[in-house]
Amino acid sequence: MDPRDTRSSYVPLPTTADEAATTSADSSRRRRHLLVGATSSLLLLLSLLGAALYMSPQNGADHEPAVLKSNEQVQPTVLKPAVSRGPLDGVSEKVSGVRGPSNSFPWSNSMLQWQRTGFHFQPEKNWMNDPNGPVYYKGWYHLFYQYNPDAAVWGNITWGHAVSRDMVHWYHLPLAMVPDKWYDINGVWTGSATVGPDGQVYMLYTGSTNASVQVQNLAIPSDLSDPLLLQWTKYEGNPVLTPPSNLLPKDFRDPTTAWFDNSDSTWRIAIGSKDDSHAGIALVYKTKDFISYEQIPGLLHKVAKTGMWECVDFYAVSASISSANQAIDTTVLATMSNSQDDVRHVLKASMDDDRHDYYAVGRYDAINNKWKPDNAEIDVGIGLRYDWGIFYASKTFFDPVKQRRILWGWISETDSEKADIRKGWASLMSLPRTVLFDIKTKSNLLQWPVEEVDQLRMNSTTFTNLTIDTGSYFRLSASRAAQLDIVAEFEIKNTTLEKAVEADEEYSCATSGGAAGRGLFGPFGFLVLADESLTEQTPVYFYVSRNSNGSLKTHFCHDETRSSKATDIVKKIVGNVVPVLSGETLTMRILVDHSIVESFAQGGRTCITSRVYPTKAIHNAAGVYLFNNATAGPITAKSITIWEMSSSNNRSYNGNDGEP
Ligand code: DQQ
Repeated sequence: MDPRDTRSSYVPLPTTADEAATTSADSSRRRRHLLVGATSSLLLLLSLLGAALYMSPQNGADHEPAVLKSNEQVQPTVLKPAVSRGPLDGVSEKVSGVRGPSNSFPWSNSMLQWQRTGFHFQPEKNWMNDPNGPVYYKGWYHLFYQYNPDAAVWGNITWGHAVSRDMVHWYHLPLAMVPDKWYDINGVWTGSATVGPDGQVYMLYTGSTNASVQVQNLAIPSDLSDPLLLQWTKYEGNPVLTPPSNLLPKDFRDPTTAWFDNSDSTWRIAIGSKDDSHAGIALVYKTKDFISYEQIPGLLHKVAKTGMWECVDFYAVSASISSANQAIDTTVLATMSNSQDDVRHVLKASMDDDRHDYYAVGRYDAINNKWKPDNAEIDVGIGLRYDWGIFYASKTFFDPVKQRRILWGWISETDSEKADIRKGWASLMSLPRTVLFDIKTKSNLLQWPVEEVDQLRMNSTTFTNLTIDTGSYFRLSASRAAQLDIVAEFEIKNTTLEKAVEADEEYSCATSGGAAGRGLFGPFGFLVLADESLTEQTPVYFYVSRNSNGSLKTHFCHDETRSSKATDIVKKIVGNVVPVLSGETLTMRILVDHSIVESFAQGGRTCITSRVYPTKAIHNAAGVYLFNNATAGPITAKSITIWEMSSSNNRSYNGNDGEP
């Protein structure tokens, strides 16, 4: 293919799906050869790239949908009535963004099948929500999760279970716990694992009782010699904790992993709630045996007006070493003294009010049972988020093998419940991410897909020093682009920056015109999952704005508004500011996996996850484009590498004990 055919003069990106169709048709008519910046070596490079990316990979992105098979007529899943699924039952609705039959798009089987991912964790079928009790045990990474075994909607919540040697390739195991006791009959809700020094595994989880009261229960493995931890025994004296009288009985849930306090040799756990003034709060309990608990007076922390704190997480990070193995084993060292300047504690809460995960970095005073943010202006719930897209109810664990802290988040659907029922599944897990404190900015965390994900990288193509002229876009690939890992480094030359001095400080991803809105220094980046006419596209981009004092501010965004022609899905423009330090170039990594796009800017300082449901930009019609809508001048892509990603081919449990 002649790369000149893949490069077009700029046509403003349309603002609605309908307009998109018209504009792109016009655009193809008006298409002409490239106007700016092409050099013969660039053309040669693009031809080679074209050839490389259009070739079928040897071992292919061999995605096999587990629920829907080609040519198979999709039948609606037979649903058991989903009971207890609303605020009246103590939790917000756990359904996808759109409900009801109105505006429903005529999804074909092929479109729905394509949405199933190749290398993100998801159950074989049905509904999943929060990650629960992640733990490493006798050679296996265990992931439990909130699961409805009966349907693709929330309800009848049990614990699903899967194990992996590398957190990439998974074996699906039988259910770990089901709601079968009075104290969890309305749901075996979220919980966390703690491994004691003697090797005992304590699983503390929330049960929704027969009266829908939220209590905390204990379960332990029935056979500690089983590395798969297949059977769990609920403690006969459950519940081990009931809501304190000053809290509402439906606002007391999701115990953390325990940490050990040397001062009185007790284990401590935190539990989220809200008070009667709608402040989000975290309570701390201590225990010696995981059976009897005592509430420690006062609160670990409280933030006004943030509402119910779900899925609180609390862990220590090193503030002096920036390497993957810097993590601190919370169970042993969480109470490291604050006089040690190289320790910080992260407090995270999932805000039931807005369904986002917020964290803050601060210091923990174990003696006084208080945690304080380093910067009160970005306290929990009002400042930093793990992810500026869709990412909720996350949980970290300490990996003793590689001495790292790993984060899992629940990525729900933003399509209609009706479509989920037809698909037969709903929700994904994020890729497992290592979490580090950013010792350069000293203000945020760094999240990055675990290094094991890299083993899925197959064919790669690299570009260096590409100039993307103002108002241009060009295609990097047009096929096999549904499973990709893209790493890119961009630079705005000083000559361009100096050309324009106007301030542009009001910019924010969410309120801007998205990828179509043009500014001096952005947006520029990639269009992923884009079809040839660009009627469907998901732009992942930087936008650099200038403050009135002349300093620059970089924003990292996803524009979902043109991701699909379908109308029965939620589409937003999402993202946030990303810190860029003096001398740094702009870097991003994007993982595309069918209906999920997970992106990381500046090494993971700012992360965004989107669910997208294209109707045209699927299968071989999905492509990747580079674009630059900045008006001040060209952008240089110093380097871009695109890998096609293999699938993880997760397997069912074969019934053998020992090896699955
Ligand atoms: N999901 C669980 C609760 C938790 C919520 C119920 C967060 O324990 O608070 O499925 O998504």
